[in-house]
Amino acid sequence: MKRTKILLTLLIAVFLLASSVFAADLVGRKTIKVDKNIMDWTGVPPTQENTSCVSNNEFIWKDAKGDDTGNGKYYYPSNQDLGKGADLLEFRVTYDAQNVYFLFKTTRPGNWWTPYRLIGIHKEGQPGGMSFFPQGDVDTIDPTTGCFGELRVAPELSLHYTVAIFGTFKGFIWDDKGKLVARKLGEKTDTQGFQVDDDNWNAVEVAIPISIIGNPAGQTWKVIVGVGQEENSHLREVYAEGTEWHGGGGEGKDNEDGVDSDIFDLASPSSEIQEKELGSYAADGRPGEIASFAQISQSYVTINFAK
Ligand SMILES: [Ca+2]
Ligand SMILES: [Ca+2]
Ligand SMILES: [Ca+2]
Ligand SMILES: [Ca+2]
Repeated sequence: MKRTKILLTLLIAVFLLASSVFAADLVGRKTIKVDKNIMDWTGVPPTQENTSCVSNNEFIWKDAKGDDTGNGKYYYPSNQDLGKGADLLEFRVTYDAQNVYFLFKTTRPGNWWTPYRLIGIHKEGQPGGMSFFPQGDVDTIDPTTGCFGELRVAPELSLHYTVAIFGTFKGFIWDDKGKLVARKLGEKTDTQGFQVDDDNWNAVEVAIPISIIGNPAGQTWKVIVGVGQEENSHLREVYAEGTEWHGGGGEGKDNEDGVDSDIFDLASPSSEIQEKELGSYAADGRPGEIASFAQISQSYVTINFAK
């Protein structure tokens, strides 16, 4: 009897292992045009919210609708320009010999510039990386030095690249030391080949040359995806009490630029985990105090690229 039980357990273990290998679908090559039209993303998203699949060589994360509440209590500013737009709906990834491509779908904002989409990339097996999203100096307003996401990551998710995409056509990329390595602001100083453009305000296509972000072929990337609102090319601060121009539901013990994360929504396996992680800041932390930031350990997606 005991032996049958052990054998059965073994069989189930083997079956689970085999099915998990099959489930680890590989993302193959596909070329996307960043052309204000997302019809070239032809993959079919999963039916269940907060799950992912691979379809037509696209990794597709489908996020829950209406979970754009940060720690569970965040709400939008009262001005209708900023009254919505930070609800992540889909995140897609593919690549070819030249670029890595991303697609973000969010709810349509009240004004074209509001969403700030933040991704942190951890490459499996690669040493180093940042333990928090590039932050810069809280006393300066230079957006090239950081996003002000006020988020740390677990050691196993150390960030080798951070990408911020905001408004309808802008973006920054920082490396594993927090140094800015690419920018797109619609200016002469734009980095060649880094493309960002929207389709109807609620979807944004991105192309990043592999000469900047590395060739993902054969690699596994763990990617943290967050969405908040934008202000001066940073994330817009969430207050304890919302105002016309700032969302509420965060902390504000001594002042309003505290350590509450300014992310409303994450690609997270459940809203419980998302709220727990976005609420894990030390409410009495000083502005910019990294040790007091919320920490992400479970809210990320895993992408396996084909060789
Ligand atoms: Ca396109
Ligand atoms: Ca969402
Ligand atoms: Ca904050
Ligand atoms: Ca979510």
